[in-house]
This record gives sequence, C-alpha cells and structure tokens, in this order.
Amino acid sequence: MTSQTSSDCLFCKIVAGEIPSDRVAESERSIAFRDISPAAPVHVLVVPRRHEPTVGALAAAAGDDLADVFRLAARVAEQEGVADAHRMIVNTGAGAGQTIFHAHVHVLGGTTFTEGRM
Ligand code: DGP
Repeated sequence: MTSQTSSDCLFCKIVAGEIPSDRVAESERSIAFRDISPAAPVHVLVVPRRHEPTVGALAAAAGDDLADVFRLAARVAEQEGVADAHRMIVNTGAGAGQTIFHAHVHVLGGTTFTEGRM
C-alpha cells in the first residue's frame, strides 16, 4: 500500500483488481467501470487511481488527476454512444448521497432526462 491508496477502500480494491468490476475504459491515472446498481441504461463510474476521499480533495491534491477523470468520463460518454446527452454527477458528503469515499464521477445516459435539475 502506498500513501495514495487506502487499505479499507472498496474503489482502491477495484483499481487494484482485488475486487472484480466491469471495466469499460482506463488511462494511466483513472479507470472507468459499470455501476453495480445502475440508475440509467448507461451508468459508469470514473475514478482516479489515486485515493482521495472527494473530488474536492482530489482537486486540491492532484489537479492533473482530476482533469484526467473528466477526460476519461468524456471518452466513456463517447464510447457508450451518449456524448450528446449525458450527465456527469459528483456526490460529496453523506448528506448528498456519497457512499464511497474515494473520489468518483457518475456518467449517466441512455435515457431521457426530463428534469432540468436534480
Ligand atoms: P456514491 O453514492 O456517489 O458514493 O456512488 C457510489 C456508487 O458505487 C453507487 O452508485 C453504487 C456503486 N458501487 C458500490 N459498490 C460497488 C461495487 O462493488 N462495484 C461497483 N461496480 N459499483 C459499486
């Protein structure tokens, strides 16, 4: 374990391949895999290989990693055929629904978004 992973973090274990996932894309800094409980036909999580608890913490500690997460998220949207209509969602804090405290972006698509806001 390096200082950039957390031994009890589920997503660190997925990054390391210790827990299986349906991986759809990856880069040197990030990986993308399907959400285990999809909320839309396309529901992919994009996570940095580096462990930081939130996207804000990642932005502060490693801006290049944050940029890479969004670059890979855009590539996933393209790859999944939803580049023209998708949402990238970040939950921060338990009160906002964050359940895994390893920074990640949800890429959702393949459905009609009727609400203009969440
Ligand atoms: P959030 O609520 O923003 O922290 O999103 C965490 C997401 O992680 C949630 O949509 C479900 C997903 N998830 C939880 N455990 C697993 C897992 O073991 N594998 C995969 N692929 N996704 C998981």
